[in-house]
Amino acid sequence: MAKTVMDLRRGPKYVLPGSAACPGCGAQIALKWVLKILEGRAIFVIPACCTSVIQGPYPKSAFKFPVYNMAFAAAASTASGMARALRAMGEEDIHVVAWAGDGGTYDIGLQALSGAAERNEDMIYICYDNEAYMNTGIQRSGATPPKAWTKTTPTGKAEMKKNMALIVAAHGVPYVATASIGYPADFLKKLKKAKQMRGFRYIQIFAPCPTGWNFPVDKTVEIAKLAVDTYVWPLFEVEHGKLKITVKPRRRPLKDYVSLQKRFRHLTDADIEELERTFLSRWEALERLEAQGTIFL
Ligand SMILES: Cc1ncc(C[n+]2csc(CCOP(=O)(O)OP(=O)(O)O)c2C)c(N)n1
Ligand SMILES: [Mg+2]
Repeated sequence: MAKTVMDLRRGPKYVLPGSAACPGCGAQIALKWVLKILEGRAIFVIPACCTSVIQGPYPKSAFKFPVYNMAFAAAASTASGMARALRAMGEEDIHVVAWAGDGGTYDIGLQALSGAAERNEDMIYICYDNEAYMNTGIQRSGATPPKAWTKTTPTGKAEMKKNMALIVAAHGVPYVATASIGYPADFLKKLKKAKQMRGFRYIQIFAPCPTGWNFPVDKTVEIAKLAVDTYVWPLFEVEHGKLKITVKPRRRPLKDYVSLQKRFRHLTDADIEELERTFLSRWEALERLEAQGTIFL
């Protein structure tokens, strides 16, 4: 099993070259790592999203692992049934992974996700968050940040981004974590921890999208790093109800992050300041939760 970030380059490939992903796709980078850490011993349930397109059609699929494609709303309920069937057959060490986009998690799959979390189903639910419905051409979702352009928010989204990781944590599940492909060591640690646990585990990974956010394709990882360092995407975990911030941001101005992406190009300096205050107040709320010790139990 990969012990360090460099190890990830070695060993078998589960996501083969020549997939249908856009160049610079953050979701595909995250997916490759997840498969490496799980050593391919996983069955993926994938609802309608970019990943089901990246996969490509059988028999020329780029994915060398079992995938069960499912209706948009049903990833967590399908994975629940699959996990129970495997355990009933005595298969204890095959992971069931629900792998869904933000639309399939924050919005349309939330009911199934909530049910599976409440029943503590034995699965790893991974949401790759590219902050919009990308596969259907960039429509806003509950994960789209305030002020961001999408095709359905042409002057910028007016509402907040849902605090999804905390919504899942409020179910009292064994493990919840946020992660970023810009902080691979932190991501690996969290994946390995989730791998060793049983019950409902939720990981929400920040997946920059060059196509939807409109930035150069070689900037994906840099943007993922900047999101953490500008307080846009806090890295934390909630283990058995105890919240811990796992990476301290390097305190970069929000301007460094938004100026790289054309989805924010209409923002004035005052808009950026307002947005910065919003992200900082969310960060401070997290710090308070960390200081409080056990939360939600
Ligand atoms: C019930 C239903 N409504 C709408 C669609 C159309 N649809 C397919 S993929 C998709 C977008 C998925 O967005 P997200 O979950 O964020 O994944 P991404 O495409 O961004 O990877 C939509 C709206 C569908 N397949 N089923
Ligand atoms: Mg999406």
